[in-house]
Amino acid sequence: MSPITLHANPFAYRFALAHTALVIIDMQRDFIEPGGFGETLGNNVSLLEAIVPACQAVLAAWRAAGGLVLHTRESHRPDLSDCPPAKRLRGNPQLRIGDAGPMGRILVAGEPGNQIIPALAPVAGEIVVDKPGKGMFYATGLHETLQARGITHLVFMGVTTEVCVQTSMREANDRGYDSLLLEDCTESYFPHFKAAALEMLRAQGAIVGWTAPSAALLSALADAGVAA
Ligand code: C5J
Repeated sequence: MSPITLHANPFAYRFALAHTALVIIDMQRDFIEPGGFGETLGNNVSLLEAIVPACQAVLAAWRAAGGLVLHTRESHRPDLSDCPPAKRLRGNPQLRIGDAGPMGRILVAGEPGNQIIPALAPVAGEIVVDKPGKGMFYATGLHETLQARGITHLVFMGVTTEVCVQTSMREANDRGYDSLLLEDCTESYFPHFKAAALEMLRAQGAIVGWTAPSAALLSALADAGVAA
């Protein structure tokens, strides 16, 4: 199949579907639903919930095209041996990582709040990575997994833009991947942080990567005849 090109910022993004993964960062109940980690830190989680329909549309098109899908969860072991005190001790002192929250222990693997929201739940054959850090490559072995599958390009969605999404894109950049972030499929609790992150990522000739509206990807997939 020939490469697919779409209108993106700061210039066109070109990828081969067979060598590209759709990456969905941390669309977990803990960040998006009331009562989770995000809200306990004092954030308005409804801002994040608003991107779910756009993410669903891209996920459906990507699945229809037969592309690889990768989901991440910010997640710690129940004994918190992978959560440095420096991380655990920051934030809201009333409710820290590992404490009992309304949806189970905050950011702990297996707890209800740690699951991906039902609207974007993984299906059989998709990769799910539990990551103890903000970046998806730290302590996950993910680079080796992607290399073994011949992945060179990553299309990102998810939350939050300036934390786990941006960190993962920067890690990806240093490992040689060409990354695209879908502008309306990512969000922050702080809209000005999202705007700044998008600008930083694509500055200086795509120093970290590209950004584009999801409509540009959807029409490129449709034009290529791989998704409706
Ligand atoms: C945060 C994330 N914001 N997934 N995690 O703590 O961005």
